Amino acid sequence: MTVGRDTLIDLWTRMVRIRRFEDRVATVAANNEADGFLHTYSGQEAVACGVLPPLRDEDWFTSTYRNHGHAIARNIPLDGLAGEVYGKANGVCRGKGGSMHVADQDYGMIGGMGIVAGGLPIATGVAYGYKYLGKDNVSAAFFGDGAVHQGAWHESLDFAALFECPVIFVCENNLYAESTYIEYHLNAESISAMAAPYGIPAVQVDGMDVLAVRDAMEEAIDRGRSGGGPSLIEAMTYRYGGQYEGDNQLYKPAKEEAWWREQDPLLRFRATVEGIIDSAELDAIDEQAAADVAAAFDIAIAAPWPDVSELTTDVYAPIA
Ligand SMILES: Cc1ncc(C[n+]2csc(CCOP(=O)(O)OP(=O)(O)O)c2C)c(N)n1
Ligand SMILES: [Mg+2]
Repeated sequence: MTVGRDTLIDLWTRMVRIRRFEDRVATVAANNEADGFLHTYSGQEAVACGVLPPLRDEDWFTSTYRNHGHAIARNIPLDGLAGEVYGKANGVCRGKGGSMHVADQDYGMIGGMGIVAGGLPIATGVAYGYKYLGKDNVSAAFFGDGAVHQGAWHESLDFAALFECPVIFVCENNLYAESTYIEYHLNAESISAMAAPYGIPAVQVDGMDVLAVRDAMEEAIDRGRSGGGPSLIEAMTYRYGGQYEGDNQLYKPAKEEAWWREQDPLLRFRATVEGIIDSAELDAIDEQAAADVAAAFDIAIAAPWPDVSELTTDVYAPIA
């Protein structure tokens, strides 16, 4: 294995922090504790944790409304994220983003997007900027399988390829766009195949295997930094929750769900590191993650609501 023990521990830590955070979000939703829709990331942890750690802190990325996992994989503090789930003043956007629009420029996360495919043009523009300024940074854009039907998706790939922008398009193909199964919404043989007409190198990877995602990401990063332009990664994954918390998920066949539960990225990781990391050590990290999540939610619950005087703060750019 080319990845060292410390990196493996780090990847596990990020993945279990996501899972435990989303376990708690599911409870928050079930108890109707927060306003608005909550979209959990459980099942997709290996994608965020394969994609984000190999980036540099200064490499910016865009996200979707299913963005808690991306924020946690980027080490955005859990209390600030929990605050955003409730819309509290301690949130990373001071409560104005909400669960769907988590953004923290200090962490290079330039936003979760409620608009499907909304992040691709932005990440492409960022990459164009890096190239224009002669920087060797890369940007990344997460999107779901449902995003490929948006014009903005095609415009972004076309522009990025034409101008050789160092952007990495990361598809989290979880087989569903809301309740619509991929075979009902996609005619192409795969999403990675859709990059070919634009001349963009693309791979389809096992999105339940964090190391497979990481390998694909490292290759894409090398391409972007060395002037090779954009790349696309299609990570095959599955969301264990609904489109949103409270979705009854009647559209998911039980057998399909059971198969993907066997591919749980946490279980797959445990199998991969067997003999390298003791399972008691992994359990202890998981328990610590649950404790950290509980403490973060305590902080968020105790935090005040944003003051009305802040209504327009950080909403409009100041005019110089
Ligand atoms: C432009 C736009 N059209 C429609 C919607 C409504 N909508 C919200 S989520 C969703 C499905 C997206 O599925 P996918 O991209 O696969 O992401 P996933 O939820 O599976 O992560 C749709 C159509 C939207 N948010 N934005
Ligand atoms: Mg989807």
